[in-house]
Amino acid sequence: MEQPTCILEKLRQFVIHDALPTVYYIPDFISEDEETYLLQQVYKSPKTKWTQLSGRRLQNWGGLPQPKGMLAERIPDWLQTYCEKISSLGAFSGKMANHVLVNEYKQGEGIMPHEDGPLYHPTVTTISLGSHTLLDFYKPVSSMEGDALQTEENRYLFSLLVKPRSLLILQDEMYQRLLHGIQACAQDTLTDKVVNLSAAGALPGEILIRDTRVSLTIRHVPKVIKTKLVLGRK
Ligand SMILES: O=C(O)CCC(=O)C(=O)O
Repeated sequence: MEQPTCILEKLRQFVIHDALPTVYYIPDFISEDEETYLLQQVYKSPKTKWTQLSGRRLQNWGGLPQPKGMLAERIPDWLQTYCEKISSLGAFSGKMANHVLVNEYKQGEGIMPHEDGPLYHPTVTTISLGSHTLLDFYKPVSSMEGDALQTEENRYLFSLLVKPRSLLILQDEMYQRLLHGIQACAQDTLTDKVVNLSAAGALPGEILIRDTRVSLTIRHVPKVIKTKLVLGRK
C-alpha cells in the first residue's frame, strides 16, 4: 500500500506521541463562523442526500468508492474548499482529496469498530462540528491469539478526544492496522486512556456531555473512472 510521506513539517507539532504512529490532532482548525457555515450547508443539502443507517445518518459526496473505481461526482464548493486546504497540508502525498463523507450522530449514537479499507489512500482526515466525541481504537482480531481474549473490551487500546472545530489526521498503523469506532453513549468520562487530553485542552475526570456531532471525513480515492463526456445533438 502507498505510504503517506509528505505531511508539512509545521504539522509535526500536532503529532500525538502517546498513540501509535501516526496521529495529528489540530485544535481549532476552523473558526466558529466556519463551523456555523458548514453546519448550515450540511442541513441545507437536499433531503435525498441523506442515508439513514442504524445509529447515524450520512451524506456521501464525490462518488461511491468501488473496487473498479469511483465514478467521480463534483464536490460542492463549501466542501471543496476544505478538500483543498487539507490536501495542501500534504495529507494525501500531494494528491487532492476527492471524497467527503458527512456523518451525523445524535446524542447517544455511534459507529461500530471498523477499518476504512483499501479503496482509499491510507490517510483519513476528519473535521468535527457541533460536539466532541471520543474515537476509540482497537487491535484487529488476530488468528494468533485464543478466542477467549478477542472480545471488543480486550482489543480496546486507547481513545482520542475530538473537539468541535478540530482536524484529526490518521495515517500509517493508526489507519492501516487499528480499527476505530465511537461508543453509542450520551456522555464521556475522560480517563488517562484518552491519549490526547492535553492537546485537546481537557483533564482526566472531566465529564463531557455529547450533543449532535457532524463529522466531515475527507479522503482521497486513488482509483477513479473517467467519464466520457458525450456531446451530441438532440
Ligand atoms: O465520525 C467520525 O469521526 C468517524 C467516521 C468514520 O469512522 C467513518 O465514516 O468511517
